[in-house]
Amino acid sequence: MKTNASRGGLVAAVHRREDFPKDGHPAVAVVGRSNVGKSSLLNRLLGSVSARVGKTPGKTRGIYFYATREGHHFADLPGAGYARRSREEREGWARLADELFGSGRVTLALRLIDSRVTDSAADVEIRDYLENAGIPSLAVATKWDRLGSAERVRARRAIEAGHGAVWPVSAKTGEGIDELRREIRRSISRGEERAHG
Ligand SMILES: Nc1nc2c(ncn2[C@@H]2O[C@H](COP(=O)(O)OP(=O)(O)OP(=O)(O)O)[C@@H](O)[C@H]2O)c(=O)[nH]1
Ligand SMILES: [Mg+2]
Repeated sequence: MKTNASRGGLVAAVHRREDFPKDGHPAVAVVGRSNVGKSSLLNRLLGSVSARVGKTPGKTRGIYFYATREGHHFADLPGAGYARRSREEREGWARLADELFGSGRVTLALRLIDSRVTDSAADVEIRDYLENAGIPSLAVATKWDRLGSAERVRARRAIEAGHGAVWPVSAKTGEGIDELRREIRRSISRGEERAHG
């Protein structure tokens, strides 16, 4: 398989389980409902325009792995449970996600929550799914630039009630990105400490 270890480089586009990268790098998975801003956030975190972003939901198809300078990969996933896909496609996606989260390669997941939709049952399902799979995760509130200051207070409280500590970010303005990056680094090293005793 062709690899590209430079910053933001696409390492693998996975449509079948045979396509998963075999290089053993730990991965940080970006998950959430369709259109929540996964690919946009990823581009910000990578510091490059690598992942495809779309106005219409369902832009990302398959799981895309990107390399970082820190030695881990980011995995960009399609929107979880995207309803307008065919049943086979959704089942294929669920199988691929099970494969990814069952592989032991994902050391951390970012659970993206739209800051204007703070009571989504799908977001709770994703939280429970990752918990059951034993994957540590961080709740990230997206599109924070769209909220005024009073709305921010309300949104933060509402998300924290269902999801615990939350990192608000804007892929548009860059707000919150450095803080999230630091927390990702902390979470990865905590995970490594656990793994090595
Ligand atoms: N204002 C604002 N818009 C955003 C932000 N992040 C993403 N968007 C917009 O939201 C839409 C969806 O963004 P994507 O990054 O493609 O979302 P996705 O979760 O990857 O979507 P799928 O791949 O379809 O699941 C695009 O129109 C983005 O420009 C943000 O922080 N602020
Ligand atoms: Mg996407």
